[in-house]
Amino acid sequence: MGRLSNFGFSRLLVLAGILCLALPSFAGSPEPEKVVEVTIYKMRFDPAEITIEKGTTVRWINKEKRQYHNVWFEALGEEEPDYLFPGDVYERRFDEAGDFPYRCGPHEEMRGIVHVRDE
Ligand SMILES: [Cu+2]
Repeated sequence: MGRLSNFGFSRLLVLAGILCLALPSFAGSPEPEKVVEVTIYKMRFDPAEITIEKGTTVRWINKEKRQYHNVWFEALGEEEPDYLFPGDVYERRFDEAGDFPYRCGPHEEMRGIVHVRDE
């Protein structure tokens, strides 16, 4: 009898341990941040066209060896942002639905678009 309940207790401990590991990921922020990556490489945004849900953050990463670029939402009437040098990252969170075309300032032919869905 004693042995059996000991076994039950240790199983309980293991379960509690698992819960302790798992809980913080639920209890932390109310919603885990969704991040989508776009690579900048060989003079292209890749993928150039993405569709995301509202509230998602897009992270552009310049993976070129030497070339700088930027991510410019010119159509929104914004000023051209700073250059992204190799290894640099630009993040932007999209909280409204719509289509958001962008381009690279120094290279007008480099273009991309972010489609933001309502949910
Ligand atoms: Cu560029």
